[in-house]
Amino acid sequence: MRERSVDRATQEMLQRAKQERLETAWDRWEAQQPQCGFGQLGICCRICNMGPCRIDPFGKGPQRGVCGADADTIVARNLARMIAAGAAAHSDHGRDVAHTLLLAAEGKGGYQIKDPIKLRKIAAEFGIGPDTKSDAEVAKALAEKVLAEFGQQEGELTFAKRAPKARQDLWRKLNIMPRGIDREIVEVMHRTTMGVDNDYRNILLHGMRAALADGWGGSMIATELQDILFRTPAPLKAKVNLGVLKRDEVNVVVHGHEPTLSEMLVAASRDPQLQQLARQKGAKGINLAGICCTANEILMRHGIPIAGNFLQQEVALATGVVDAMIVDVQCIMPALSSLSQCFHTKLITTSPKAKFPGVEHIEFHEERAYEIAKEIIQRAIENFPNRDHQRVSIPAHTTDLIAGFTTESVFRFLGGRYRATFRPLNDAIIDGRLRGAAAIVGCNNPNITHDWAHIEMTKELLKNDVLIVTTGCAAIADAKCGFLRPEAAFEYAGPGLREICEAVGIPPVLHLGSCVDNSRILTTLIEIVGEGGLGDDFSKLPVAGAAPEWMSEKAIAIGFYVVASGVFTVFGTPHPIYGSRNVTKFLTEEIEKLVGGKFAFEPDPIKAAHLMIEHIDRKRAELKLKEPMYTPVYA
Ligand code: SF4
Ligand code: MSK
Repeated sequence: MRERSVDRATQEMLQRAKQERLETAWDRWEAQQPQCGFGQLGICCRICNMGPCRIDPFGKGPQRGVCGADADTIVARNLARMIAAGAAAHSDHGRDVAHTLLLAAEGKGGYQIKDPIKLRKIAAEFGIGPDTKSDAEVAKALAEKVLAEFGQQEGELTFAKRAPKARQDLWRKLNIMPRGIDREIVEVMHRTTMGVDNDYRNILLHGMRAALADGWGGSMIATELQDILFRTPAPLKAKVNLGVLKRDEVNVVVHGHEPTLSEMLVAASRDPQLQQLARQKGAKGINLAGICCTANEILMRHGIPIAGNFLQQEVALATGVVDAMIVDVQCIMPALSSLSQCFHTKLITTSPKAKFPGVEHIEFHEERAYEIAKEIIQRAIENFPNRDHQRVSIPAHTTDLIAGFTTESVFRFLGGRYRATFRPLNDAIIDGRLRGAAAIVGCNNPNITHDWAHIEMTKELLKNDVLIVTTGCAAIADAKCGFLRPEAAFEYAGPGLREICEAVGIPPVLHLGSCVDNSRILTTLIEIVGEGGLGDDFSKLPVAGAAPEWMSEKAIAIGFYVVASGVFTVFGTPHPIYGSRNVTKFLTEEIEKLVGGKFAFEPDPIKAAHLMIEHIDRKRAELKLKEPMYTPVYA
């Protein structure tokens, strides 16, 4: 099982799955081999009913679809539609949070404003003056203004104006400054329908505009408004991996993305009546744990343990100890439905946008949030007596971690509580103790050994004095490996990074949250540029991004907004673009001249880390910074 995952808990459960003939994503991935080459290269098109069409990659067969579209057009259209889908997912999440803020302002659903300071700060950015009296009034005005940005037809997104002036000017010059969130996504769909935009560069530039509407719109809205509603995270301790599931308690696993439900489930799981009911049913308590980004959300704010990342959703069920898995939206495998039936586990869907045939659906409405959360927990408790204790197998693996870092808390850590500043970070980069910073984000994918690429890339960057920020399932992979403990600096970091982590007391890998919280990476970059000494734009900074095990369209949208913001980004397996030499050249070379960032595709995580290090060193040289204090270490 070693080749499927490097995580021991997952290996153990895969062994069990094999013995009990439980099918997992790895089995289905193998059954799919060889996967469709046309799809991998991005050169099949089924946009209209004259097709489906495909381009012969060897140049012997058709080079154009029935309508005359060539490989460049087909590849660019397909990729732009992936960006639109990813941006839509994050942005719809942001819209739901804005709606929840409105309900909180109206006193409905049991939600409260937990960070009134951030509420006032964000409200000011949206032009809501201090004359507006109560928190509720400010929240209402803010929610309405934010919701209007989804349907805005002209103008510029408010948060996009947070970017450095040079960046904003560039976006305006290239005509990719996002106007309205929904507008840019709809325009991708229009431009890529049959017979509209046939210029691959033009298609992808608009794709960037839609991606920017995600990063600087939908995702940033989700993060900021979640902080207002559920409070801005602060560093806290927690545990990760399947060993957090408990033999003698009711195990409720939440999986998906939106914290509007999971926040209420946290509260309901602590409800004394429900605790009492759990004891009546023979359990010692109620144990809430998470998978994927919902896990990251409630980890960041409550220290709720994480059971696993994307590829552990099935093996979590295979423990036989999960009494209910509660899902909302995104990254939820359809296979959970049949797998849950092999155990007593109740799979419960909650979103009107995400139902499974034959699966119990308890629809979540923010207006009755707490009531519904209690009903869901009660359903899990009532299922506890159905557990077959003979079939329970929990891998005894957990790792300690520290999570809860944000742009604000990095400030506080670096500068001390009374001197909130990024100066020490900038100075460390300027004097070469730190080579630079990198973001490792994204999913898991059975096409690469589970967690392996995240972990190997992390180790390589750390030993080269690169500070790492992480989100999503990458953060969970790094957490399981122990990188999110302050001690990890002694075990893995180069001398410069170790010195800083030791002085400040932080881990060398900082967990910034869920996938929408990649927007925290953007706001951190704003602070670094604003602090001075490292250039006037993101593209000048010695930083890089990576998604070594990506699988979701959301990762493509994230990659595009990061590149369009000026940051070099490496993906593990390539985007489906290799069927067009022009599109590949555009995204991996030419685009850098336009936006300052570009893509690279490198499945070997060590080589990918060195692409990032070389880029960081190039940026250091352009800034005329001192050589890094410690020379790079090659694996
Ligand atoms: Fe074929 Fe053109 Fe229709 Fe695509 S849009 S399916 S290439 S005819
Ligand atoms: S959950 S998008 S598998 S990171 Fe955000 Fe993980 Fe990727 Fe889903």
